[in-house]
Amino acid sequence: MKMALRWYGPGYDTVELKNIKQIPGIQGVVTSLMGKLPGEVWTDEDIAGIKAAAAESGLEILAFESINISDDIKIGTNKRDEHIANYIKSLEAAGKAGIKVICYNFMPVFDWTRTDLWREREDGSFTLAYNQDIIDQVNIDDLKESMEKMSGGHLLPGWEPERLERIRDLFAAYKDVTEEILFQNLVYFLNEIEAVCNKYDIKMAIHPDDPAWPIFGLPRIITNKEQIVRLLSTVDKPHNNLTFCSGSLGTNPANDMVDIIHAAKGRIPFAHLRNVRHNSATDFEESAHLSRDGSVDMFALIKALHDTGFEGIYRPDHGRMIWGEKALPGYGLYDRALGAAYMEGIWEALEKVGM
Ligand code: DNO
Repeated sequence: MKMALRWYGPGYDTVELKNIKQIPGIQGVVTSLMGKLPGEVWTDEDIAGIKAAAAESGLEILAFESINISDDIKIGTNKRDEHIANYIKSLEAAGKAGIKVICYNFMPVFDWTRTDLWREREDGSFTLAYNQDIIDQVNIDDLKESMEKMSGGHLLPGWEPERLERIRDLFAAYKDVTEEILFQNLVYFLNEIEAVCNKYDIKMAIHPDDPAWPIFGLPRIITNKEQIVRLLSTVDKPHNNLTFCSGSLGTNPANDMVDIIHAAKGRIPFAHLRNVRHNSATDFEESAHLSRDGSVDMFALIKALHDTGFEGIYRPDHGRMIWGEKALPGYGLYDRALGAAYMEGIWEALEKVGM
């Protein structure tokens, strides 16, 4: 098992690699080329550049998170095959550079969604939160303005502003895309990239939808055990895997995440671990990693990973803003470092007690 932290790359992240390196147990970073639009090719030079930037601080890139999938691929437009051909070139470049785990998601239009990026908690820390009632009031026609207002003018890291600009067209393009069509388009994509993944032993690791239910009337297909098992068994190949994310699957209290880890045994090369506190049926916030601060039993999840022989990369995922830190929402240094130490502590105890 290798502990990693997400790093957004030069010019995007406020957290310095030299500080990441000082977190006990950190063995590398997961990163992305933030300047690339989904559908564009990642070249050998691009990847060499970001690898060199990490290497300067003595850190290895353990995975790419994410090489994003274009909406054309998700919708299945006439540009899909061109974008898949580009994706294959990016995978070729990643494979040649020795990067073998690729995280991606298949959420239409949006990546992870929150309604509040700076909710103050009782202890004075700030965290990311989601309230369904707010989402339900958003008018799609002025989504960009609503989103900006909700998040105090900040867009979530990882969201591409270009998408928000053409939001109406995108919603129109998804009009006839049902869950089943989206699923079949995902299967098509996975089959098309199989050869290049096999060539380099690349593990594609789909990230669950966050929150784990459809929003804005758009379909979402990786939200629970049944859907995950269906995907893993439909494309039952070594390149088709899951990024287990407790923060995403944990948004729905009905998800039994220990059971999901067991159901996906051997197919989890990457895990995102963080805790969520459910305040009501329609509201949750991201708590500290500690089990007793949230609604998720983090020990049970790490034990399930341990029990199933997890050997992948794991990261503490989001953290709160503590000690006055200002950083990309969810991606400060301090609370993620506390999360990393907590996870390492649990893992060490599991190893030593032999549970
Ligand atoms: C949130 C992240 C996601 C994740 C993508 C994967 O912090 O876990 O943005 O990177 O969904 O494509």
